[in-house]
Amino acid sequence: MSESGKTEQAFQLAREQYAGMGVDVDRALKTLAGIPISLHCWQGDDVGGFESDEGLTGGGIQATGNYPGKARSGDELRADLNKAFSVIPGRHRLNLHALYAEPSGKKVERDALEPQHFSRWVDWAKSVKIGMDFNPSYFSHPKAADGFTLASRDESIRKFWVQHGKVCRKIGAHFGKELGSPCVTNVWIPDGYKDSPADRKTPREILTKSLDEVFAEAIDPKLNLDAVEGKLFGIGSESYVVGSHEFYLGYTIKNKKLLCLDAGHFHPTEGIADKISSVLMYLPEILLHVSRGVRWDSDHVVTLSDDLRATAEEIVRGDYLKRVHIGLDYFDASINRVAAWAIGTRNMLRALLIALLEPTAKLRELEANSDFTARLALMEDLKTMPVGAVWDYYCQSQGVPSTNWLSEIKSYERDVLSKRK
Ligand code: RNT
Ligand code: ZN
Repeated sequence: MSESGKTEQAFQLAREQYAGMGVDVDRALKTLAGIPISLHCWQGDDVGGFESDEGLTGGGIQATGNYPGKARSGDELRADLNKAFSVIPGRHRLNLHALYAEPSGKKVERDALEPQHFSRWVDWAKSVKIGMDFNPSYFSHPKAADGFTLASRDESIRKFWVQHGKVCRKIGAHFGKELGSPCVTNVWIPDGYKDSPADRKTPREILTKSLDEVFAEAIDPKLNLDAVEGKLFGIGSESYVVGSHEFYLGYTIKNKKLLCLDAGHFHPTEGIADKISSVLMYLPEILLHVSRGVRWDSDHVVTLSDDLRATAEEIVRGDYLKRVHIGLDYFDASINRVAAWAIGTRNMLRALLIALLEPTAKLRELEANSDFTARLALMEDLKTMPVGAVWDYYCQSQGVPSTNWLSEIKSYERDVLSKRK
C-alpha cells in the first residue's frame, strides 16, 4: 500500500475510535485549519534585524548558539519563512519586529519609520496570502543602552521611544489595511533594574504616561490592535521590571488594550494556561507569546509539553479561539533555525488538535457530578488516543509532509543555508 494510503487507513481507524467517544474528528480538523499562528520573524536570525551587524544587544534577552546559516537580509529571511511554511499545515501569519525594516540604502531612525519601509514585507505577505503582526523594537539601540526606554527619566530618550511606538502603530494599521486582517502590534520594553530599586513607583508612573502618549491616537481596531507584554525578570533586570504582569493587567483593563501573556515570563512553575479564563473575564481579547522557559531563559523552542497542551486546552475549552491571538516567541541559535520554526509551530498546532479532539462535554458532565475518579481516568486515557494518525492525515490533506518533513529542511540546509557565510 502507498504511504498516503496507509495514512488514510490509520486515520479512518482513529476517526472511528474518536467517534466512539463522541468526538467529531472532521469538525476538529475544520476548526484547526482556521486557526492562524503568528510566526515570529526573529527566530530566523537570532533577533538580529537589519539595522546593524551587531545583532541583538541589551534588552535582557539573548540568543545563544552559533549554528550556521542564519538569514542576513529580508530576501533570505523571507525565503527561509517560505520553507518553514511549506512544512506547516494551514495558513498562518508573520510577526515582524521594527528592526526588520528595509529602507533601501538609507538609514532611517526608529522614530521616523513609515509603512513604505516595510513595503517588501507587505508585498511578500500579499503574495503568500498571510496577515502580519508587528512589534516596536525597544532594544539593540544606543538610546536603550542604559536599559530604560518608555520608562526613562531622560525626557529626550523617553520622547524618542514614545515616537517609535506611535509610528509603529501606524505601520501596524497599514499592514491591517493592506492585508485585510487586523495587525496586533505588541509593545514589550526591557526597562528594569539588576538590583533592588529604592523606587519601584516612579518608573511605573513614567511608563503609564508614555503608554498613554503612544496610544493617544485612536486607530480602527479593524486595522490595528494594541497589545502590551509584561515580564517578571530579564538578564540584567533580575530584581525589577517596570512593565510587570500586574502593571499591564491593570493597564489593559483600564485602557481596553490586549494583554500579552508570554509563557516564559512568569515564575518557573507558574503557567499561562490558568490565567486565560481569568483575564478574559475582563478583557475582550489577548495575545499569547507561546514560548518555553528553561531555568532563567524564557525563549526555548516550543515543545509538546504539558504546559503547551494545557494552554491549548484552555483556549479550546473556553471557546476562546476568536479572542486569543496566538503568536510564537523563542529564539534558538544552536539548531537549524528553519526547523526551529517548524518544530514550534507544528507543536502548537498539535496541542490545539489534541484539545479539539477532547470529549469536553463528557469531562464536564463528570466534573459537574463530582465524579473526579472518572474525570481523571478519562483524561489519562485520552493521552494515548491515536492523535498521531489524525495529525498525519491532516498534514497530508493540507499538502505538507507529516513525518518526513525534516528531510526537506535538511536539503534546504545543504543547498541554501550552508552557502551563507
Ligand atoms: C522578551 C519578550 C519579547 C521579545 C521579542 C523579541 O522577553 O518576550 O516578546 O522576545 O519582542
Ligand atoms: Zn514575548
